[in-house]
Amino acid sequence: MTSNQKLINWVNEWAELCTPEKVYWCDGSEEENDRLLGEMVASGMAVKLDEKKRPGSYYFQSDPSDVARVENRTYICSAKKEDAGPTNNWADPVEMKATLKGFFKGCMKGRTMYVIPFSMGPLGSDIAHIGIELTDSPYVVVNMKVMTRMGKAVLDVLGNGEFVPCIHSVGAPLEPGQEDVKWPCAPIKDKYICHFPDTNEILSYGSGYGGNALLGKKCFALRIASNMAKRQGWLAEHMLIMGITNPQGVKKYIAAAFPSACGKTNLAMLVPTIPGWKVETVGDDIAWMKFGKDGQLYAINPEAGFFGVAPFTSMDTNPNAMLSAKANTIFTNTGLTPDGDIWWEGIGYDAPEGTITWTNEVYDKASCKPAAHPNARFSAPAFQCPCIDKDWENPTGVPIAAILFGGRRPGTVPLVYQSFDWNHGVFMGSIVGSEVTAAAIGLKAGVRRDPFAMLPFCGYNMGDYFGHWVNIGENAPDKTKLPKIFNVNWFRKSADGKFLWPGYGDNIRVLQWIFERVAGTAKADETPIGFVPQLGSINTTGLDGVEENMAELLTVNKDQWKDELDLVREQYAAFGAHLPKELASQVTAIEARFDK
Ligand code: TSX
Ligand code: MN
Repeated sequence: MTSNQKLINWVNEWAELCTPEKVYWCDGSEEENDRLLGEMVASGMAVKLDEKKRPGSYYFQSDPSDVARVENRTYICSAKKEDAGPTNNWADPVEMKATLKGFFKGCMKGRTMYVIPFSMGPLGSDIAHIGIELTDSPYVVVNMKVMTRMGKAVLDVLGNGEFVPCIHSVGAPLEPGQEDVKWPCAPIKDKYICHFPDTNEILSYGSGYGGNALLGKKCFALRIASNMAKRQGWLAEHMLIMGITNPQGVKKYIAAAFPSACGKTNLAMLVPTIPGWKVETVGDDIAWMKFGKDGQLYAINPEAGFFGVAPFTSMDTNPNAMLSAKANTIFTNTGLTPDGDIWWEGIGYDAPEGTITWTNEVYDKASCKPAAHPNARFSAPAFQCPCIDKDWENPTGVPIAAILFGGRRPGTVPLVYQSFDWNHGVFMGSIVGSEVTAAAIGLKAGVRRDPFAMLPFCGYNMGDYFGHWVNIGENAPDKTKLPKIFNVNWFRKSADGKFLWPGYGDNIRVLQWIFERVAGTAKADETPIGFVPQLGSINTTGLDGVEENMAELLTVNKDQWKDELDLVREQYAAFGAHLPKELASQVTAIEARFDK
């Protein structure tokens, strides 16, 4: 299938170490996909869902110990510890390789080693990159088929070119005659998700779940790609990409970063409540951005599917996600209904009698045990999304007019505000965070910072990453064409704890203001923290009981911001000499504007 000798040698080397029963090169065909899914149904790992209710779709339950990304088992193995920075686990690359070689030795015994050629980004795009994942998990193969462009066509594009080597094992060798389990994996202490940024390698051992195992996504498209992007002068970001068209037919694209639990996928697929406005989706999770020949910043979605959190996704909160997952979708750790469909908390209707939970018990509403694990997922092909953008696979990408940051902030942060310039926008990205309650075990209540929503995904020193963002602005081919930068906060609350903003489809009203700021028409007040909408400049037509909240939603309170800036200073202290002076000076500049 390939004459790439480097690739062939590499596969042989790892096959020799892992000693699988056989090596299988994935061609990415439908027959191959059907065959693997059929084998998994036969072995009891998968359940085929009802062909009428959920055509071409399958259901999986993971091991109860293997339900999410394992950040404390995730390592950046750069030569220098300082290059991993204060926000990552670091391990010496030579020592970690030796440790991992021990784990990988014989780890695929009794299993098949699948070779998965995949492209992150449209095949042949200048912005795209190719990876090869070796895995002993057929579940990973069928998920990679949804989430990436995968198979023989990728090898054709690769030719004798470079690829990012990704090695994955569930870490559960089978002795002769040993029966397999439904979801093989290793105990948590033996799980390792390791990145070698100096050589662009990924080694993942012991987990079969999501970002631990589908190595194209968080490991490659964010942690390794952020390193490549820094070296090569582009951006690999944890951002959705969406197109917004106004009633006059003018279209602009935006990219947006949010920490978890802010409804990023919901925003990417938003159904506008103002007549005449249209939202279309390019991607819901990751953006790779490069300057085009015209000096504008262009973004591609490196993925080909949505790996969405299932619970609380419904026809009310996100109809486009629900419709994306109508067919040809893989469900993991949701509930399973007796008529062969899936169910989860917040799906919008009651669980049918006899629904099975993700732990394979009969669901009992009174037991307080949910049917779906809170991190239950659907893997749905992007092309099935009713609002997918016509240019979502355009190899050139889409031009980005605005970049949004946001978080869950019940206080202090207005509904929306715009940065004065690029570096002030970088500052806004660097202080992103969500307020958490003390219930989040082991941590004190307050703002949990998640700069650029990249805390678990930046593959190098976060301080240097801030510097890279500063450099992107500094070295832009045409500074007047840089995206405008905004911060949004759908989650501001009144003193009595009620959400002041309706959110969801009404967020188009905030997007309209952003759209019109970019166009140069919307009115703003200059405040010490940035440009805030003038009262009356956010379209609230048709909204009940929101107009009287607008003043509070747009308030910038000096005392609250002084406290905020004290917290930012604390946060910044962790970066030491790696903190760019351009960001340190933002703190003093904002304070000076308050004191003027
Ligand atoms: O996804 C959300 N978005 C973005 C939508 C495009 N959520 C869910 C967050 C958890 C994933 C939201 N929750 C949003 C929001 O904009 N806003 C809120 C808060 C909220 C919740 C309920 C109401 C209002 C706001 N209910 C009523 O106003 C009736
Ligand atoms: Mn994400």
